[in-house]
Amino acid sequence: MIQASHPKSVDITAQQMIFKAELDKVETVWDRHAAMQPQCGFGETGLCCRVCWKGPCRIDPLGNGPKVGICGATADVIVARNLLRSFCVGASAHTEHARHIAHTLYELSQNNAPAYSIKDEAKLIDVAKRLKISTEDKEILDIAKEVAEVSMADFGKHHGEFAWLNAVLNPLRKEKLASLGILPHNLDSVVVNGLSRTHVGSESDPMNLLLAAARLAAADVSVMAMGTELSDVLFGTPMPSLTTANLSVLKKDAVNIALHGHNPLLCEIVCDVAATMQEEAKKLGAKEGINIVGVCCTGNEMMMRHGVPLAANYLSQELTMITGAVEAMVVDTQCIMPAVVETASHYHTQVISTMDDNKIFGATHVSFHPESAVEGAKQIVRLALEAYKRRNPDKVDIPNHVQQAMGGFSYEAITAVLKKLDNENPIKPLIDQIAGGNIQGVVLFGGCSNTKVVHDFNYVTMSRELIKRNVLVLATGCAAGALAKSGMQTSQATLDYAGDGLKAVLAALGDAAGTAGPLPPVLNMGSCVDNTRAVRLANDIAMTLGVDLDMLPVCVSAPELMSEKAQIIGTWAAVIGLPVHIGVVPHVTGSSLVTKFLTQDMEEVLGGKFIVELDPIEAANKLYGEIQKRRQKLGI
Ligand code: CUV
Repeated sequence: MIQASHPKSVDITAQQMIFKAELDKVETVWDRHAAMQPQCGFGETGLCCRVCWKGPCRIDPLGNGPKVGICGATADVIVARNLLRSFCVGASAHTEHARHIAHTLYELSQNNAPAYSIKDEAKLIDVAKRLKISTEDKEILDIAKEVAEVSMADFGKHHGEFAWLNAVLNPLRKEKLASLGILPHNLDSVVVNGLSRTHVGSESDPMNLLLAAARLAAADVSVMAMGTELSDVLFGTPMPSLTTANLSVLKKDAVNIALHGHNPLLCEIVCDVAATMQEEAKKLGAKEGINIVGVCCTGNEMMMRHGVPLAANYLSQELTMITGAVEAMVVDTQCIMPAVVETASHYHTQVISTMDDNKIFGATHVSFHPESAVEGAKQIVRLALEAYKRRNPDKVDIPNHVQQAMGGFSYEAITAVLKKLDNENPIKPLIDQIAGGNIQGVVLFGGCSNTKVVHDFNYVTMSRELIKRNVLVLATGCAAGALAKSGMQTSQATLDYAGDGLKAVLAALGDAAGTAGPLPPVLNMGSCVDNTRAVRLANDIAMTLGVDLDMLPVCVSAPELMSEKAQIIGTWAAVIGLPVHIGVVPHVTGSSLVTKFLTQDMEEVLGGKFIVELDPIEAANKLYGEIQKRRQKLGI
């Protein structure tokens, strides 16, 4: 196994701030990880059941302890039930995200959300067509209303078409899922159904619980597509742009506002409002005005659409404040460590929560609503300006390793470049390069960062290893953040790391796109919600070839995942037919049935499966092997 250069992170700006945290005597996520060792073996294997208050029960996987819970639930049942529960939470998080966006689109169509507008009318019309809504002779706001209504109806639909499922699954995959009886009919009740099956004394057939998980995953991919596509309508479809990434993006002479979380509804407006308040910051002595930076998937959203610099992904969120230069950490929802409040207390940073159903204990709460978004954003920026007055210059130390990164590779951006090569059939040049072998295959990196893995290490190591072998890499979420911070989203990375075939393709695409050099070998597709951008591209390739996704030399890797959202994203990727690598041992090993289903049997029924491999080089080898198997099946 190859070793990382640092025990905690390979992001050099993070390394510096981990060191400063020690000097400042501020605890970080790595300290808490160390204090937690050894972690509970029952939890790690999925064998702890807390479903009812007769428990907790735990199964002894090795010794002579109990083999069933007090109710008689076996290891297989407990593990499958725990897994399904986690997936329900992950799907719920995506559902609430998409619901929020759809609802705002609706309010906008009713003139109730004055801060928002339709930023991409062409996308709205494209979405409407894919949802089978006629657009002829209709006003744009009427189309928006119908799109929002059809979307919102998907949440609770009990009969009729599941519109977003139809928009994201190709017909062959839909048929396959229908034949297995796992085609979901809506979003909300699939989650409720999943949860109800895990109640004490309910389902005790582990296989049927796993099928419920697969059905839930198919619903999840649909709701994620809704979230992304409606965000594009409201905020614009991303197009390539250059920006910078890592902690060096913070500025000594600016009021720094870090926007963290997931929901673009908030960050878009804060960006707009901050732009109008630059002078106020300068009056306070901040020569460079207000500097907005992103953290986690909010960061990805802003980087994709506006080229806003990305400061950190999940594990380095606390480190933004260790610089001593963050005035406000503004959060919405998901992946916000409760610890940010404690970190902030060592500096002058104001942590501001914004969602009434996502309050952060110890933070200042500014209730953010679409109807009054501008006022809310102004209040937030004012709190940051106030905090600037309290900044202690002696505590400020900002790393200075500015790293360029190119983001903005939406489905539309990629197809626009391909259209320059073949206007009639843009997907053909891509297929030709795959068939000819200049592109051996595609790996989509997604998922989080996790203290069980050296921060960003697996992403950097695996992507370099794959690119060298002419595999095109796509990235979302904290994977995209890691690969931005490490310089893998630059033309230089193509020159430095890509194999000859891939290098030639990226050079031709760079020419077509009009970029200064070749396109980067890692195309940043956005936040973790945006994974369906890649599905759309894969479906285009598959449909052109007349095959399903289980035939394509396309894999997914989440080598540092942790969240329940990432768990279900990995699962839907396998359910739609793709091999999915994970670099962290999932909490299922207490059940041989569940483990075998996820890593083997699933492939026979669905074409996709999980590959668990902790060594990044070995993982890259295995994914390359999967790509080669699939190339052979296709006869290329
Ligand atoms: Ni939604 S889910 S840690 S921020 S990717 Fe990052 Fe991405 Fe995982 Fe969270």
